[in-house]
Amino acid sequence: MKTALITGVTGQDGSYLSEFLMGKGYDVHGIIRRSSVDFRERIAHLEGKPHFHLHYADLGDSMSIVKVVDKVRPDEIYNLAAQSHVQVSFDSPEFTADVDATGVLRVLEAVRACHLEKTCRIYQASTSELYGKVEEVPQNENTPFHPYSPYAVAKLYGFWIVKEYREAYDMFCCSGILFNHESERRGETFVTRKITLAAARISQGLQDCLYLGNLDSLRDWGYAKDYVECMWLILQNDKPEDFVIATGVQHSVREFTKLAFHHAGIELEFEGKGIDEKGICVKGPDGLIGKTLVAVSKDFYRPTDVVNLWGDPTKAKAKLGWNPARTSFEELVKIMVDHDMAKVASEGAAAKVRMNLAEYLEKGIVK
Ligand code: NAP
Ligand code: G4F
Repeated sequence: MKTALITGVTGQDGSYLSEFLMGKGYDVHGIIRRSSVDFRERIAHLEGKPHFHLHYADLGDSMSIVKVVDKVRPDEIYNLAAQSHVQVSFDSPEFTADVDATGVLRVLEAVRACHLEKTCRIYQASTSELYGKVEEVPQNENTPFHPYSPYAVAKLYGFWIVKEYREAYDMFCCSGILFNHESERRGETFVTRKITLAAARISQGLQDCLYLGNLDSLRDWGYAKDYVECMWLILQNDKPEDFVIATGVQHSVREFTKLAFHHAGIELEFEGKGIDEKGICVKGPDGLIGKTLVAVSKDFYRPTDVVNLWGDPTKAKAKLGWNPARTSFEELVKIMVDHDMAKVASEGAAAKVRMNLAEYLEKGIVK
């Protein structure tokens, strides 16, 4: 039986990857941070299962990582832990650098300190944010990087240190350059989940209006459940290589919004430009017709924004046999809205409290 160690196991990808690897017969070990609340929503259904184990460690604390790596002695490490929110990286650039840049180095050094560099394969969660202020479209493994946020700059260090250890120490370590991937487990302050939750709340009378930032921003959105398979495939390859993982299809934040509201039973028409743009209800429940349900707020603009991400997954298709078209954009939006319609219906008024908190967090009002 193979043993895998996952950092970031409580996150969106960590939870799906745990399920995927357990389905493949792996013994799965996850790293969790000490926190004042002991509720881990995304992995609650896995806790207590015979091949799922949790260990306390923190990517900011080298010794804690060395101890876990030495105890578990994994065949594969998936380094998914990160401060993963781009906007937050402008507010907490030093913390982001410590976890997303130096944290990667700590994982690599832990493997060397435990003398596992010849047996343990390492996957690094890299990102399309490295292309940042894009220099070509679509982006592939040869496209120049131009990071455009503190998050992306930190992740660029992670990418290069993985490459360096591969060449300097002949380690099997690789980066998956993953484009945005979403799901019903996505954090509530990322734009897709913010939209699907708002569409559900507005249609159920629990929210008046959704405030967003740049509606023109373009993303290549895939389904997280499909993407975790690629992380595993990258480590099963004959040689260590980096791969772009994307759908090859691009949509704007505005398109995502229109489709999400459509699935919630509301048709929107957008009018105006920039900060004055509004999404108005033209069809839907009686009380909503003619109302502005989506508006733009400067609070959600970024000092520098990445606006044109579009991935080319040709290499992953050819070398890993990965099918990027498993879940379409339309299906993804529907999965998320259906989930959030049911969630909001069951949470009722509590959903409104969560909405306010998520909005305050994103605006930086609650630190
Ligand atoms: P996520 O839901 O935000 O999960 C992040 C995970 O990292 C959580 O488990 C979090 O633990 C953990 N973490 C944060 N700081 C830590 C620290 N100091 N020590 C240990 N653990 C720490 O992110 P995701 O969407 O699953 O993404 C997974 C990885 O892929 C991240 O590295 C992200 O940057 C990268 N990525 C994501 C996407 C995407 O579209 N989702 C695309 C490209 C790359 P807590 O639960 O304790 O906070
Ligand atoms: O959903 P987002 O916050 O995701 P972003 O910045 O693309 O980052 C995510 O994907 C990266 C892969 O490319 C990962 F590396 C990273 O960890 C994370 O998972 O924002 C998407 C776009 C941005 O252009 C943003 O400016 O949506 C725009 N946007 C417009 N209004 C908004 C909002 N983003 C957020 N979060 N909230 C808004 O109200």
